[in-house]
Amino acid sequence: MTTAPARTTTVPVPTQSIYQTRVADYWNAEENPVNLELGRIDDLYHHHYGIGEADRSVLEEPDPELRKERITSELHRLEHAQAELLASHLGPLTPADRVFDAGCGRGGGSIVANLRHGCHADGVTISAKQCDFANEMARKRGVDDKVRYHHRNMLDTGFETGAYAASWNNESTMYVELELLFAEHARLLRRGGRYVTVTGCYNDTYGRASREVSLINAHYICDIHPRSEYFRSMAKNRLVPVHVEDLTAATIPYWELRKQADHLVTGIEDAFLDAYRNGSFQYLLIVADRV
Ligand code: GPP
Ligand code: MG
Repeated sequence: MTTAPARTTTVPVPTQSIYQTRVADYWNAEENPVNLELGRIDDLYHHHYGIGEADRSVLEEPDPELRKERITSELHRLEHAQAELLASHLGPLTPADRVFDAGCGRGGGSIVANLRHGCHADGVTISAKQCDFANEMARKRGVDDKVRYHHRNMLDTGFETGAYAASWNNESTMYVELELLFAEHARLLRRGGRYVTVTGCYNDTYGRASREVSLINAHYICDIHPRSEYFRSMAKNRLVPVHVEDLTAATIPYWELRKQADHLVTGIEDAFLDAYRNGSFQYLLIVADRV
């Protein structure tokens, strides 16, 4: 009898830059109540912000414990609405289709896409801890046959060319160079596939990055791109925008409520509110077709 050599399907994480290692360190250590307490509500862990009108009556709740709970669940509702908006733009998908979640965090977005479309999802994160957490959530929900998270670099996934009907970045583009990122999305998407991003970008009409934008960069160790860079880099990579929406006004109520959530604040709330209000920063949805 002969034995076949042991084979593994695990693809090693490509060599990381020192910058990427520092970013991974941040996310391996991150345990902000604003992410964990919101996610605990329904095991949908999001790493993005919210949109829509906030129910500010939660702030008037007289019982202190109930007040905290109501604020937490209102913020979660707004974050979930953002995830649903993104998922609604992934196009008509069938349960046989495959989608790619670039910078998946603790995995909420891929679950939302699977719940809505029944599709297969592959999420990638350079944080091993987030990846393990997300896979555990998919197992707990019983969707681990279709939703999988991988400890990989979104610029160099090793996934199959043309295998994806849709892909997205939900607030994760500011960690990478856009030309490299869109080249990988264009490679993975089949012709006619959909790419969606929700992102914070700095406003070219303001000039360069404002003080508040720079504070946000320092807080998350990221590098927010100008709005123009998205369209320039997409055009170079066969991604043709079909829908662009400025969500800045829609996200301000989330930040106003979050600022008043003493049990959840991280200290970055004023930078976002000031940046949005002084016109230096925009919260944008971009939907593009892969041609
Ligand atoms: C939020 O994640 C998003 C980022 C870290 C990327 C930066 C986004 C911009 C729009 C500039 P999170 O939910 O982990 O952040 P927080 O802990 O502040 O809630
Ligand atoms: Mg958060």
